[in-house]
Amino acid sequence: MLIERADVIVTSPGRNFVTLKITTDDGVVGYGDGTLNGRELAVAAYLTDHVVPLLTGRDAHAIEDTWQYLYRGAYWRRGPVTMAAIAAVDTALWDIKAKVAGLPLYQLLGGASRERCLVYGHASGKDIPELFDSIRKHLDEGFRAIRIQTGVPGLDSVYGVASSAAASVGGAGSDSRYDYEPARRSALPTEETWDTRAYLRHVPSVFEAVRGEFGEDIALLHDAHHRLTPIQAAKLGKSLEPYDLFWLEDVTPAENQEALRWVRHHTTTPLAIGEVFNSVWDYQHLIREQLIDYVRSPVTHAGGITSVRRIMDYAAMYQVKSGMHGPTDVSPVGLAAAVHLGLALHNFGIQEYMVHSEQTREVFGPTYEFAGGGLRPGEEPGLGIHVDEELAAQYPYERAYLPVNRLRDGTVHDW
Ligand code: CS2
Ligand code: MG
Repeated sequence: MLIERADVIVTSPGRNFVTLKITTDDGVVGYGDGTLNGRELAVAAYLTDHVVPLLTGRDAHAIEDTWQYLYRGAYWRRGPVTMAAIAAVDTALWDIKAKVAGLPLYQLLGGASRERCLVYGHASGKDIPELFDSIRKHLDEGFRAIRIQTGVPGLDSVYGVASSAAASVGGAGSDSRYDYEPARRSALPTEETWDTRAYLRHVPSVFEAVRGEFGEDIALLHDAHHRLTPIQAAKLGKSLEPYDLFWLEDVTPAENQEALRWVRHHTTTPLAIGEVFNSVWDYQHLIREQLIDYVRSPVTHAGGITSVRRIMDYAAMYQVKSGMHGPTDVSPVGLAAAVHLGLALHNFGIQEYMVHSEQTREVFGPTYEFAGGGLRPGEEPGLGIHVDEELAAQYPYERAYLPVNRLRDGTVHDW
């Protein structure tokens, strides 16, 4: 079975997505997600100009060989653009293989290790009452694990916190989102102001209030979004220990693996990192030295199912679990791939689940289902994705940027 053609679909049903569609000579179609938020067209061009010409005529079943061909063959290895492009190809080929086998993809990855993948939703609020409303809404919808982000007194806005209107709804049944599309589609990124001391003073009081109101059962998570130094991160981890977090995410900038050693030696709060990583090499020391508890790489940004499974098999040797990135900028194709893989992995931990907008769901037609606090893939052969290409074509790409953060004195900071 040979690859006959590959087409790149760029669509923007509420936000931008890059999807690769591979068609075989006997008409089987597979889809893969290559969306890289804010830099989408770089992946689209990488695929169109450099990868699609290599795919035509290749054996559609040779997934590992194609992965190695694109990874080693390019000479220029790794990096988010390259690895998102390889992910799109890899996922589409797994979709095809599973369709040909007549099985839902997770069956080819070893079969189900659990009934569904536990997910966490995003609750946020500019203050405690708004946050509590958002948490209640998520609990009503069945979420059992919730990420908590709040405004910080003295700061106008904080990335990851919904606007007031959006925060009062939110969750699996609604279309409210706090992210940077479509509200922040603009010629230039928005700029925010950041104050680490104010943040560190405030966060423990938020978790104290949440535990006081909602009790001990609910799994709570928090994302520090790479903003802290190792010693600040250690301080935060220690100060949150009484509130028994499921994890503390991205405490320090991702480039320096050594930083996590300092944090680890000071706190027993579990650590998650890696949404901006793109290969197993980014985790080499973190996993072997057991400096983290959860791997954040999603299928979309780390080279596809083939390479995320490789990362997770390595992680399994050290009791490190998966916690795949699942914001709305990972498309339903990428989320479907993550849920199939998560269902099969023995060392699955949790899956992030930010609900896509209605427009997005109409374009991609995902068949995974949320119930009982978890996601389960559909039972049809393949990934369980039905792209409506005519509808997709009605949503042309619109430039959109993630924000930029500055300290009070104007210095550019991690956001
Ligand atoms: C966040 C993301 O979901 C998360 O944990 O860190 O919202 C992230 O900022 C975006 O996916 C960036 O594109
Ligand atoms: Mg994050």
